[in-house]
Amino acid sequence: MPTPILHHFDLSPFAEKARLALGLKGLAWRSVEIPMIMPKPMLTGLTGGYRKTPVMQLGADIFCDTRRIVQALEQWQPVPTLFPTGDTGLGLALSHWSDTAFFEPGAGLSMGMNDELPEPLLADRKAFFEFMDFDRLDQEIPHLLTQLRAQASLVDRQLADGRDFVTGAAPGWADICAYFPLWMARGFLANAGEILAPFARLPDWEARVAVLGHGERETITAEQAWAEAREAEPLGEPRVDPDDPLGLSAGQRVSIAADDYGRDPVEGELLVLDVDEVVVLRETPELGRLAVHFPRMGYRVSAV
Ligand SMILES: N[C@@H](CCC(=O)N[C@@H](CS)C(=O)NCC(=O)O)C(=O)O
Repeated sequence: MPTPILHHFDLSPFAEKARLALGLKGLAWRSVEIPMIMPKPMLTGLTGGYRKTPVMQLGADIFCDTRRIVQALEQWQPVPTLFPTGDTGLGLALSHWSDTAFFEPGAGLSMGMNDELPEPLLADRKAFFEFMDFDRLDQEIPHLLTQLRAQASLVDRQLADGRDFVTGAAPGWADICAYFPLWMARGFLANAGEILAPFARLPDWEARVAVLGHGERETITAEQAWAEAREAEPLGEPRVDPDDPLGLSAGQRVSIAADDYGRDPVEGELLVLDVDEVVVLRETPELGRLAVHFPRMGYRVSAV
């Protein structure tokens, strides 16, 4: 497997998910630091508009969203697996739980209980996090605390029989999903220790997850990543499910956008479409042909 490039920034909780998956697999990877706020021309130049963090690059193949990234990693390097009990469907389903029910209250609290956020970051996230009512964040704090604690208690309960990890003796994607909102809370909320104190099994388990580490990281520039994209050709052949309810065909021009927040659309020619993924080809003057990969889940695909 070629060495992947992760476009991310260190404080990003979703990037922490990807970094831990790379760590669990013991992979070497290259790191490109991206800005925390828009504009991000060196990122959106690769994706065609998608601006979320993180994005993974493999030559001229660009993988958006941790749900797609985790599947690509598992496919390229199956051992050690991210699904140690074989519960792949259940493990992947947990992404939705962690990215909404667990992440959203943590993100709301990180915004609402932090007076030191720089104004440009606040303005960017106000436009971005559509699930948050920034005008009511102050009043929402007690409710958000209840929601964060309710999810944390599920993880604590799962560890009640003395197991080391969420699904048993070995770490996996389920741990990474359950861990990253806590990583965010402990990193961004001054009183996280107090908020999470009732869940006594969490700290030791969190320490075990943190030990997975981030693999072998090397820093490169965005220009180096672009040069690699320019020199490579997208991998993969056209493959469009003829029974897909949207009735689209390979080569057709489509637009893809997240259906939750950060809905910036990406346009291209349809290359792959099945229940799991959607891939478009983009022809760009600066970088030649790029294939941009998304999970099918959570993305709206429309004919242009
Ligand atoms: N569904 C996406 C969510 C990614 C996401 O929301 N990332 C946050 C950072 S943790 C983000 O993009 N924030 C705005 C930004 O980085 O520009 C995924 O799983 O990768």
